Amino acid sequence: MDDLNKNKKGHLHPMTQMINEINSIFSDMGFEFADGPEMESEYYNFDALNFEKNHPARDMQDTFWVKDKENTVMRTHTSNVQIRYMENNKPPIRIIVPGKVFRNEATDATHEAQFYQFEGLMVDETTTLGTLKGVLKTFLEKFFSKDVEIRLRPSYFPFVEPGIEVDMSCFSCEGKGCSICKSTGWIEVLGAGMVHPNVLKAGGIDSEKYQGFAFGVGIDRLAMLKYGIDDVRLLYQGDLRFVNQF
Ligand code: 2NM
Repeated sequence: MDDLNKNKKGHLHPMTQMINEINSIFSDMGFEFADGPEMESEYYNFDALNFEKNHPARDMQDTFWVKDKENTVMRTHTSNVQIRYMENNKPPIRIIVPGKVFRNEATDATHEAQFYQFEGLMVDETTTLGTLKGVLKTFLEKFFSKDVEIRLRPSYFPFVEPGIEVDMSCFSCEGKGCSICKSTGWIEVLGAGMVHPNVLKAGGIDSEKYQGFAFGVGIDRLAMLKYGIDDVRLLYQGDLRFVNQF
């Protein structure tokens, strides 16, 4: 054995470390881990999530349709798991769903065809956007080891109403302006919203009695922000010169 590798035991990949850390932070807030299939029916990936039949996300250009299998896709988000979970569990619900997702698009420094996302879902009788704001602020402060402010902007996603985009105050310059926040003081971190009544219904939940929030975050993007990684592809190449820095 050569001297350099002596006593080296190996370690978890940075992506795995990150997923473990995310699970642990949400577990402290009462969220349970859930998972489900990566190859999914069109129903659980799109229909049950209130995507219209002719929604552009269903196009071959955006979604990997599985060859020789009818109505089957590689999931484009982990929301299929939320529907399956709602079908099998009654509120109150608090789950966190990290996992691999797939998009049929060209790859570059900020896009991969396969990447990691985590989504969260909370449903009970009194869950509001205020609850969401508190949960996300707590998560981001623990994840970046820093006090942060949160800003919500209106947005659109088929599975929520209203939909919002969440910005956090820049953890690097604290609002003074730097290259990470492009001198705006704010960083766009995730999408979220109040779960659409049609989605609750698809999960077998009474939308008159219950309400909830959901959100989705790219884990790759969080990793790049936290560690200053400038090319997402580094996370998937298994190059030890990269991996051993974590
Ligand atoms: C996002 C943005 C907004 C989302 C919705 C759901 C479900 F299944 F509960 F309806 N899960 N995740 C969601 C909402 C995801 O990602 C940018």
